[in-house]
Amino acid sequence: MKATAIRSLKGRRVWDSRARPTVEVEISLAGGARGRAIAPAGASRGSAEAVDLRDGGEAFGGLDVTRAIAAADGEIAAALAGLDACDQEAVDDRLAALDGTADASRLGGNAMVAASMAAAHAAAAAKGVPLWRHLAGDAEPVMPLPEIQVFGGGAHAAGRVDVQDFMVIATGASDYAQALDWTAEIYRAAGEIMAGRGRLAGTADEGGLWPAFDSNEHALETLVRAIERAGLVPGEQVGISLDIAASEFGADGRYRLARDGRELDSDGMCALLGEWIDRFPIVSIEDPLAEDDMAGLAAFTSAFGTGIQVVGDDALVSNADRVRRAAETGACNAVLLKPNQAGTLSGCRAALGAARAAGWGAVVSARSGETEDVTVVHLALGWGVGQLKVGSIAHGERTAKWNEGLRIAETLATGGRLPPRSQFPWG
Ligand code: 2PG
Ligand code: MG
Repeated sequence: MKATAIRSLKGRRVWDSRARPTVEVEISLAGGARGRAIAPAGASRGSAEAVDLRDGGEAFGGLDVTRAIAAADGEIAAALAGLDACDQEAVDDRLAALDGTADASRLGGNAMVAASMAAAHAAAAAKGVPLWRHLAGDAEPVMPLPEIQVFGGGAHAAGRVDVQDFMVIATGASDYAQALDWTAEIYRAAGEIMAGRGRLAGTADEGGLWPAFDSNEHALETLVRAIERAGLVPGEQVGISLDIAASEFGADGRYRLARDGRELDSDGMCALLGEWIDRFPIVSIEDPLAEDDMAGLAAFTSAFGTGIQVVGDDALVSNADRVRRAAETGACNAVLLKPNQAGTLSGCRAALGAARAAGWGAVVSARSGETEDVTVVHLALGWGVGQLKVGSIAHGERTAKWNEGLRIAETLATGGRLPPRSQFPWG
């Protein structure tokens, strides 16, 4: 048996950052190398993404994963036994064929993605290289540009404001570490401003400050002030990035902004975002319109997509066919890549391939329910994606990933160098 052949696979029930059970898979290879990975979990989920297998019933609000663990220990372990962990596509094809559904609902996207990622980790361990190097081959990639949350909202903050992620991108940072330094200063300044107003009220799911704001615009104004208070120049050194996550409050062409007390149609929503783009130094907007509003996404991209990154998450769900169809209609100019939306690493990587073929950008992303697993950092670097989003710069499941990046940067031929500004729409 080849040293990189899968010898055994074991599922384990572990915990995520929202105190919910999730799936860890550990794989051992014939030569003794091991790899393990943990499935994350989303809260604002695209309706077409791979679904997690959950037990239902009383325990843990129905979110237990004992059935997914059983699938890992049983069918998945049997089906992957003997496969070469270095042949990721063969592993992932076997997983998809074994599941046999379009949405991974039989075995569970949680069991599948943990197995897929664990195989990659085991293969890298067998070669004695970090996962990013296993994925990059001979290429010399540069560190991804961080996209970091300062205020969390939407489904991650009980709908306290409508917009889900108020983030910053250190567009003028000279390297990865400086991008983190600047963001940490902005996060601290934002906390001071909130405390000064008596509005510091803890953090949301991804570590961003709790959004105790009177309106969505109030959050944007505060973010600009925080950038300035940190001694940085909004728009020049640091841009604002939003994940509107519009599918959470919009459907059938109607958008209900509860915090602002407004209901808008698709054109009205585009116009509102256009006003924000005029008033604030916004460089990137994710899911500006709902997943069922591809025409709106195309209209938005045509109006603003030249200077701004328009990222598709819920509508594209890390799916290559969806990226291709969206590119044909002119909807979005970048894709968000979440392995657990696709169910396997190969599925997610295919979405990246489709984005590249369309001349789009891409962002590797963690989920709102996370763990200490740092696979996404290695994917962003190893696939040469150029951007990484893992929530805020607080909470251990977030800092685990940013800190992994710091460690990796020390080992790169390119150090902490970031992609050239000209590669991005704001360049
Ligand atoms: C998103 C993610 C991460 P969730 O919408 O991009 O912020 O959230 O994991 O809840 O889908
Ligand atoms: Mg999103």
